[in-house]
Amino acid sequence: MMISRRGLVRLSAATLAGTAAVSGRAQAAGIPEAPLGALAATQPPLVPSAGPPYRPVVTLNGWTLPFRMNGDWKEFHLVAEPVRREIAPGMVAHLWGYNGQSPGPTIECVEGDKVRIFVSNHLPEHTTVHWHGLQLPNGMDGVGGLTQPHIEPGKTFVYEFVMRRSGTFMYHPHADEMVQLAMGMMGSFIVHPRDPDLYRVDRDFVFLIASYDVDPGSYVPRVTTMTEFNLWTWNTRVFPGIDPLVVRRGDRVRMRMGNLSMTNHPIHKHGEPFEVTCTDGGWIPPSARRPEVTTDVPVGAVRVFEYVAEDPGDWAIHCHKSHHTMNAMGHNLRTFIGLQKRDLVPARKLVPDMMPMGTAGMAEMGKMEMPMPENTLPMMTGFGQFGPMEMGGMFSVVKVREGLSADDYSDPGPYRNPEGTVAHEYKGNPGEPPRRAEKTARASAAEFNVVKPGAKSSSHRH
Ligand SMILES: [Cu+2]
Repeated sequence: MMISRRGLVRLSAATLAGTAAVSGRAQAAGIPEAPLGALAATQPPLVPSAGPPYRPVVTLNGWTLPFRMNGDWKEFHLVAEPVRREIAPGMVAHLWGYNGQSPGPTIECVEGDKVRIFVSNHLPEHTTVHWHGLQLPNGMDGVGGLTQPHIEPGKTFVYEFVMRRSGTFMYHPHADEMVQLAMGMMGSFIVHPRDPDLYRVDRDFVFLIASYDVDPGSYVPRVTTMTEFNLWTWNTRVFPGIDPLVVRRGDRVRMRMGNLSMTNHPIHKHGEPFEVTCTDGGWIPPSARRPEVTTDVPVGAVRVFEYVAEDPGDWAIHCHKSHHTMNAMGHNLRTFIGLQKRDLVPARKLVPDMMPMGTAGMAEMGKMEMPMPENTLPMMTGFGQFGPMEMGGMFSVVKVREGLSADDYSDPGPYRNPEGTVAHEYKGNPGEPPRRAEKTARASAAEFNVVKPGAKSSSHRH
């Protein structure tokens, strides 16, 4: 899951001397290892081997950065560098990230911890790291030019601060931000309560919401895009590349999500309602929580919700902006609903490879295999046990099952519905006379097309 970083030896003696100016203790022990995340699959939670105990989070399609204790300091090492990230099987993006991945590894620590974070810059331009939501000395806030000099390529800086309050935070550059965020530089930062039983949950998931604009057939995002992104990602993955969130029935579940994209995302979970319990501003008092099934995650904000998983099944979780559950192909398609394919023949002569899809909707695209440019993903895809799911982007499945072991996050496969509990075709009762509803439901596409505004359409109430 993690491999040792050969690149570490590239850190020059001059770089090490630079850190010595910040802290003598750091010099005594050298810079900690900067592990490299090799996989895009969800890695098991990292149970702390030193320091105060806590129940670790699970980073969706990601991993947690190991630390070492140096005296009473908890030390981490982030390396900002170019990375290759598999967005979903069949597509790789060339991004910038930390320690081999975008997003970077999750940092976990405990309220009251003294934390030292080494940041090495292996990018071609300068960077900084801002610790979003954390209360720290002003000079540790990571705003290039304002609170510190930039970290030039090849240099290592040290950040040192004490965790003043628990919660869910983020880290990202505050230098050439438009480019560096568009290239994937971000990570989650979790501060656990000192008392491990405070706000205790059984499963604790975290992911970051972002968006990218990678032209079909290319690998590097357009960094100047402001609104027209074509990849809507959770931890820099899109469906069907986003792992399921596996939950044991009866577990109290927490989902933490931070939004570093350019628009808001109303995240909707099917099944039991939840309560928003925490933001990047802190924990919400229980008296101020309210039940929801969708929570909007604003730009530059964290929302955390919790619920008890009572109902077994495969429950969808997704952004409710329907364009955000689609992938790159197809955002510029024309709408053909209501047209007959034969009406498009003249247009086909002008544009020979035009595919007149979608005259009856676009669901047919969910199962078709059309020729694709290199390195791109179909607009909507994925298969469930009952057929094509016609999804992409910000979509996954919460898989609630009986009797999983506490540390089992492996995909249990499709849910086996109890007999008689799946929606099915109505085949009528013997001797039942045909009803008007049958006729209107069968109105042909041709009839549908001739309905004029103001014309009396057949009633759908029956
Ligand atoms: Cu969205």
